[in-house]
Amino acid sequence: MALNPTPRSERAPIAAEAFLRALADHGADYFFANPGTDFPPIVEAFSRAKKTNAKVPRPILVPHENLAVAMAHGAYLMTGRPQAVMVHVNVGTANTINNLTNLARDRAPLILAAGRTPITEKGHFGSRSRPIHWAQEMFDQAGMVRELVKWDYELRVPGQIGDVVCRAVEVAMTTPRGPVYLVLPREPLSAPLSEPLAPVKPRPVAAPAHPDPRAIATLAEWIAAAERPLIITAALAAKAVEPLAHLAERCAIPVIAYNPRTLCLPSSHPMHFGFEPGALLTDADLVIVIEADVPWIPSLQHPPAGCRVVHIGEDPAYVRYPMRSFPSDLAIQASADNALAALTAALEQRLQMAEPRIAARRGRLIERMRTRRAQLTKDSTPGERISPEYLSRVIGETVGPDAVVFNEYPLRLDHCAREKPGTFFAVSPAGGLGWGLGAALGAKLAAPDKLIVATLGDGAYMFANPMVGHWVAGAYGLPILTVVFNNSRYGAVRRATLAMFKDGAAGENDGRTLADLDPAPAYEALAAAQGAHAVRVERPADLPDALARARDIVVNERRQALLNIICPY
Ligand SMILES: Cc1ncc(C[n+]2csc(CCOP(=O)(O)OP(=O)(O)O)c2C)c(N)n1
Repeated sequence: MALNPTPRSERAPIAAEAFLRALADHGADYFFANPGTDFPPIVEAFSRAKKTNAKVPRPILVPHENLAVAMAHGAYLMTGRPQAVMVHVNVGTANTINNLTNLARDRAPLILAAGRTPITEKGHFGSRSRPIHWAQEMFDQAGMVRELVKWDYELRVPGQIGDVVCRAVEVAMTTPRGPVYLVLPREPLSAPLSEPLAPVKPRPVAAPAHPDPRAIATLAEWIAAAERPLIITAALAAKAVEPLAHLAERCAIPVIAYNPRTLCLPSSHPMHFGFEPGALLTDADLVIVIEADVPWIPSLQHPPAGCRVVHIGEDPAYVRYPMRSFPSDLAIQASADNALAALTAALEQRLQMAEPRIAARRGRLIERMRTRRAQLTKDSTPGERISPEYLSRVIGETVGPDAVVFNEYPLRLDHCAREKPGTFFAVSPAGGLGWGLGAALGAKLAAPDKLIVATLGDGAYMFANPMVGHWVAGAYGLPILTVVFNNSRYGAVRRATLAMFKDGAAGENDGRTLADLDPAPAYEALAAAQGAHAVRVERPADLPDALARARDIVVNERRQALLNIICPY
């Protein structure tokens, strides 16, 4: 295929070897890949590394790029280290864009690399050798993803590859974190280097910002004076959970996790008031928004006039969102854990005067919590059919406190007890469907001893490219438990239609047009084809045993399992 292949005797290292080495030196454990004719230098580099025991990331073939990106996200969530994905030129890049959008909005650092059609038409090692090499060229391949990544670069000089990787990781890992994109043409990637391979020293990344002490003092004053403060949050790093729990408990401030993507507060915390702002918001005199891009829906509800609103986060203005107009009286740029620690310290001197007010508020909130818990118990009591509330409760009871749950929409967190930080993740605020299965698989790869559970709507499951997911699970020994909430419809689409046109023509068939997934496929047959323990469950009474058995098979037999739960909602 190529002109003048390099004779074996003249094997100087090639840039692709330095690329893999630099990724490994930066902590990329895995190299999730879906290859094409741009990959021969990469394949050669892995093959050489195998012979020489050189340090490289572990290559993982993922037969769809969107799933590969989700897997990298799952691995990052377990390790905190950036992961690498490489795909085939522009077409492979196109297939990453859905989950790349998710990662960008979830601030997940990813080194996304793609080949590029060979630059030269002839005359160089690696020059074009296939008809596709003309049609796959773009004027600006990186332009496809530029809005979603923090940085992009095309390798031109082979010897620069180590510095390029260093720069890519530095940008991706600097807060707010996010994906970067690297274009690797075949000629420089396959070019020999004049220097032997050497370790690449990662540049230290700046620690997340500490808050402005004056802003913290102001907020502490406002908290001490507030009658009905409220905290709304959506995505907290594990290390911010304890400081939030302490602050909420100490000052009797209710916390709402609105559209949460992580566990923000243990379910049993006395100030955990669930997942809908509701009356706590419309009644508040101080709202503290911590790492929440959309703390409430302004067209549906809002804080009362005169209520102070404070935004805390790494990027409290969400500068990459084209429009976002939540009221703000104070913005504090800092990581949540730094801000909460500073706030707790600043509050201690100011709370004395506020103690009677805090005690009275605590009393009211305890009462409110009693009512809330009684209602939750009632809502999750099994009826004739399996409800999402009951299913969520049984999942929580069955998987145990250390399981890590990846949820793509259907889980009712009000009913699924999660106590430990880092045991719950949900799809990015961008909501690109087809994330949960891959993220769970990537997490299992990175944390093989943890029970990893994917809770997916039937729509989300289909978006995930389930054939590919179950193949990856089998091929790489990644036994996860997948629970499909099968309501045979796009419930969210139907609800959106009815919310606008219940009394219109669309309401006449209950909003089912373009939302119905009937007849539902036998998802269990699909998973069984890849060796999974796979069962359909329809009766509420069968659910606890079916879930416990699937959990045991995943844990003890290390075999993937899928439950297709018929669950009308
Ligand atoms: C890639 C992508 N395409 C379309 C959508 C729009 N969308 C949002 S929710 C949804 C339906 C999800 O269905 P399912 O997973 O079964 O959950 P349910 O709504 O029934 O609870 C769709 C199609 C999306 N978010 N992402």
